Amino acid sequence: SPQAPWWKNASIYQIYPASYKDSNGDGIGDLPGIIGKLDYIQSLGVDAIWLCPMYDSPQYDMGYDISNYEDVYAPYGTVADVETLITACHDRGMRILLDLVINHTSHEHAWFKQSRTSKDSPKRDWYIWRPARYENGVRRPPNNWRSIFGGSAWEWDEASREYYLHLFAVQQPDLNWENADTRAAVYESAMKFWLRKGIDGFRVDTVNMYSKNQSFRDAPIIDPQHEWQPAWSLYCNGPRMHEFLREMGQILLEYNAMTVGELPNTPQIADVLGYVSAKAQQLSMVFQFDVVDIGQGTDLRFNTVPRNWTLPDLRERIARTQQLSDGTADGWSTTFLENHDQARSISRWGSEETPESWQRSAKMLAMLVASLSGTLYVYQGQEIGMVNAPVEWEISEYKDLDSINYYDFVRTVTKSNPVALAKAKAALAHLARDHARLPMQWDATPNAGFTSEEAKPWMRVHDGYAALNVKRQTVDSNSVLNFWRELLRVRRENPKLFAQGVFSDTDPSHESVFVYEKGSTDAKLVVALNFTGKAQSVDLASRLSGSSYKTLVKNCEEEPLDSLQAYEGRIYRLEKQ
Ligand code: TEU
Ligand code: CA
Repeated sequence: SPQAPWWKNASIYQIYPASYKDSNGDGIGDLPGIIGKLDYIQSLGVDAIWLCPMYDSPQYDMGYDISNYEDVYAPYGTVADVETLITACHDRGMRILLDLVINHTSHEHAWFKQSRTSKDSPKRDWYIWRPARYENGVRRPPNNWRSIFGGSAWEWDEASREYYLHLFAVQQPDLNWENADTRAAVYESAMKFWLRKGIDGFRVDTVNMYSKNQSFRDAPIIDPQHEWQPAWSLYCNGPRMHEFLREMGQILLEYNAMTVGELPNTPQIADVLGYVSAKAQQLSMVFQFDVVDIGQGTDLRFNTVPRNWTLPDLRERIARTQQLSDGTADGWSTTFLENHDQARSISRWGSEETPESWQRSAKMLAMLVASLSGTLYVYQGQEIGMVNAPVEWEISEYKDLDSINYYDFVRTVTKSNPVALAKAKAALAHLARDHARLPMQWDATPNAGFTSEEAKPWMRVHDGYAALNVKRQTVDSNSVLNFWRELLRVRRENPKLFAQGVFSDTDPSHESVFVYEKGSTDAKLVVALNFTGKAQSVDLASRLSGSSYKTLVKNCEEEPLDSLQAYEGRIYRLEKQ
């Protein structure tokens, strides 16, 4: 049988270049900074890194708006720096993935600049242009689709007198994948240019949005209070999606590159399998959003309140997504709780109340995500238990256009109603993407060692860095950092149980303690996690009796089989009789 691919049992560390490590004191993280931290990254025990976009970009959306696929954003470094990084990873036996952002480009990409010159431009059809529709003589966008960052998904171009589609920001026009020349140019420029340099694969941004429903009809009205409607059903998982990915798959195969596709709005397992089944040969795995979407508004993402979730809801989402990688389906997926678009997991599902509850819950959540099946992704700072920005921070500290647009939207529609604005701020303090983008906390020196002491970091450093940083946790054998190292080692040593075990939730309706099993042919794991800040009684004795077992990982000293302390977690390994 062919050798199992390297990525199945792998742990992958995600790096956000702007916020990792600044090497030259301009307040912006950069490639030399990352290269200088590779020994640290290797010491975690990860197999690969995924680097968020480092391409040339005007940075309206932190590099997800690319103006040149074949160049690097100057403050991050040069193409030569990326080559150095690739070699340095490979020298350490690690692999490297780049971000592939090809649903849209920046409005400053040469293709779009040409496309917008006139209706007759040879590149006109590389983007999605449509005439206005007029209602009572008033110019209106072609349909009612809402942009993912708010407002209409269409922008009027006065010079060429048509609207272009942008599912994300105005500065991120969508490419027209219906055009074969466009696709060929994307493959050449965005993919092959970097594959030839020896990268090992891609994280594929918004992988299910390239094929839009070509009717461009109005989306059904699901949010009657607002003008523009969420239109997922008309631009996600469209009719030619699989055809496009099969085409792309040929190139990936040629370079033996793996892919992890970002797959929002796809709750049906059968639909997910269309992308990741071994038969389909399209993507190696995907990021499903079921778990991280918990507690978010259905109409407006931030239209929600903190702690708007229950444990039964969370475990149902986990059970649903675990099916993909636990051997019961012909497919593969991922396990993750954080990335650059998500608030910090401890602030969402754990506790920051006291140093003890913070540390305990950081380890408990680490046990959760690392014991699940699928390829494991760890986001920078997660390994030291970084948390959301303090709730007291002013709105002006938030830099993400998604947060800013949302707050401005609330301000406009409520005419600055103070109650509504306070609610919007609380929602952002809980869920904004900014929380993942605070500078990495390396040590207790001013600016947390992220940049030089005199510099002004592009985003404010968390006030708690003196207590919560890499240096301090390195020398503390009980730290979250050293716990992660141990956990990743145990996961690597037990691939059949951790990365590939068959998940079963034995008590799906339990509100406070999450106990589940991960099975294989000769052994199983019993994982017990207390999601509350109080001691809870459990019956572990009956689950462990009759087999020989040992504790693989735990976050408390004592191990009574009838109770768990606040945020306690344990992972047992049981041999089959
Ligand atoms: O995200 C796409 C996506 O669908 C969401 O995760 C989105 O960021 C979120 O719902 C917005 O509220 C990807 C990138 O991960 C993200 O950083 C980019 O902003 C986006 O694509 C556009 O390229
Ligand atoms: Ca820098």
